Amino acid sequence: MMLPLTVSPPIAAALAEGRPVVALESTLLAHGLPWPHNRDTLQEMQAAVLEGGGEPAIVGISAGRLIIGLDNEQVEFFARNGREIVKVSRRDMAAVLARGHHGATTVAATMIAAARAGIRVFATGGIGGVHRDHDPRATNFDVSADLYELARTPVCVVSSGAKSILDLPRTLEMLESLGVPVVGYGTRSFPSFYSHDGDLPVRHSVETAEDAARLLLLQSEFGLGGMLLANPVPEKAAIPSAQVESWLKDALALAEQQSISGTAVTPFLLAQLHHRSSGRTLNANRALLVANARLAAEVAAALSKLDRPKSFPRAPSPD
Ligand code: PSU
Ligand code: MN
Repeated sequence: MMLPLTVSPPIAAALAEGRPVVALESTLLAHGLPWPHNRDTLQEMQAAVLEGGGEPAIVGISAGRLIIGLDNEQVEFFARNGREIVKVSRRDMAAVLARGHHGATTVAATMIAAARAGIRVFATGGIGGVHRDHDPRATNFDVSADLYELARTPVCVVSSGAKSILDLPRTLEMLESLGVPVVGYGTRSFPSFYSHDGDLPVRHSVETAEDAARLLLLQSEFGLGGMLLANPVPEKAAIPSAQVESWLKDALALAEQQSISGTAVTPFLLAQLHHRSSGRTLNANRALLVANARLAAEVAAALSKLDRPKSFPRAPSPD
């Protein structure tokens, strides 16, 4: 069977020549940011990857084909028509492809596509995680498939941790249970997206892109699955977490009052934060996305310079 999979010519060429490639997700484009910030931010991320010597590959499903490297026209279409584009995680991929629909790939689905094409580094803003119990009357059991994907698929996701609208301590516990390395970039605490003053410790940290690439190479050579490289938001755009928390408290109360539930919760809360912060959360979001794209390009470049180990060191022979 011919798979409905297209790797765009510039990405195919870069991969064949062993040049660095960075995957970017389309859920961000279709559902994560408001128009026209979504299109503009993705363009800035692409520029940041190119400046870092990498090739940016936006992943999405267009009319039933999995595309690695959406073109500008497709990017504009995704950015303008979010409402008509299904959010696609691992469970949705085959169904959306089979029906010939469009689909915006989440972190999980983008990782699957990247690994399939041989792309090992992926930049985004925040991963999905364990949701907070925002409705005390309901037993909210909402854990993102992103966490399970990180455990099984050998791709390095560069993100600024996860949004503080999630339950971050539980998200970290799940990542630990799943065996996912969470590696702080120049930090020993887990970045909480908009803020710089997170107080959840991470066990491992690196100071350079080269060190991150060495870790990633060992992770994949030993078949240990993916990893999360957690890059704090640039200091200039950071918002104190107490401030974010106070906006969020009001937004959560309003969500409960209006019986917002399921997949509508995240977009509702993000729009509320944007409104309540007079745009500061959006500004922080854009700044961290571009910084993550830049770091991902550096890691991909460092990775392409490292030799694959030809064989693993052998134990000395008994004689
Ligand atoms: N976090 C954000 N904005 C987003 C997402 C996460 O701050 O748009 C998107 C990502 O694509 C992520 C997905 O993979 O939401 C997680 O969705 P779910 O919790 O339904 O798995
Ligand atoms: Mn969910």
